[in-house]
Amino acid sequence: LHSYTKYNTWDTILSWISTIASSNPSLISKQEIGNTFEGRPMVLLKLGKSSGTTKPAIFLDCGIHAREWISPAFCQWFVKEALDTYGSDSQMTSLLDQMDVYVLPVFNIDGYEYSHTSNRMWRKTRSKLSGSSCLGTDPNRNFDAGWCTVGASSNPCSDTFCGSTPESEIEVKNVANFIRKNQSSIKAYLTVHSYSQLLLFPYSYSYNLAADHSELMSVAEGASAALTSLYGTQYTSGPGASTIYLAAGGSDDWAYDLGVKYSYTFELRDTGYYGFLLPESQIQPTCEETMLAVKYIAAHVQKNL
Ligand code: 0X9
Ligand code: ZN
Ligand code: ZN
Repeated sequence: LHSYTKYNTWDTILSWISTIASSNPSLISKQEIGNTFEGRPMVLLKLGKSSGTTKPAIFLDCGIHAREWISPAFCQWFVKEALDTYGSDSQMTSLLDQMDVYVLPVFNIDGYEYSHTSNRMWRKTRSKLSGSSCLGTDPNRNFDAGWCTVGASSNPCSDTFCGSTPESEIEVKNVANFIRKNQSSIKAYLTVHSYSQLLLFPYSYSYNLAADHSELMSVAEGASAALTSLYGTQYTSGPGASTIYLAAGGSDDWAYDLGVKYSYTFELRDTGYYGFLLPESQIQPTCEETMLAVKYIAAHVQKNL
């Protein structure tokens, strides 16, 4: 049974996707962008008032890393809030009137499922590589952005294995293909992880500052302040390399170098007390505060269309 305040399994999320997509056809639709390594459908939700023309869009994904369960919970929450507040909240109404928001509720579905059934601390995909008995690649080391140069491992048994080639993971290829295909309309790329309470932006594969560093930093600081305003949760903003660590092959750096200027990685609650095992009682407050940050970024993107 689906609940926004529980960590739902993939089967439950998949049926929720179908129910919610058919509930409000004028605001939400679903499409498959491919299958995972184990054959599960990667379903993408498109939120936005239908307009007949191609609207500028924001791409939001959750669950790149299997064990970061608060992340898919946030994507589900975002979809609920968007549908519930369209027509009453002026910002959400304006956002969905002007833009589309693509939401990928779970990126690494095979890993997410494995973290529910076999190993709660699983991080990677579940792909098999000939010549190794270890399974899985870190999807956030598998994008074609300084691939495997730093902060990633070429050992298939490592939790940060970069894969055999960039986009060797079918999940990464499916998402990258979708974003490339819709490159001209996608204005922002938001990806949700946990934990550490950070709002990161490029670069992580190098200490070089992004060309848009000042704007990315001021938007991150505004978004973090909006988040903090609800319950006082403290966030740190900055480029990945200097704020968390150097790590190449991430989706944020890849999207930015493709030309998606507003590219952000959220690291949600907490700072390590529960870590990945964040209690379900924190889903609602975490999602509510994160909504404020996402809406702050979206408002800035809209203002700069
Ligand atoms: O290491 C990661 O992939 C992210 N942290 S996590 O604890 N969720 O694994 C941070 C990603 C920051 N961005 C890049 N490294 N590109
Ligand atoms: Zn992560
Ligand atoms: Zn709410």
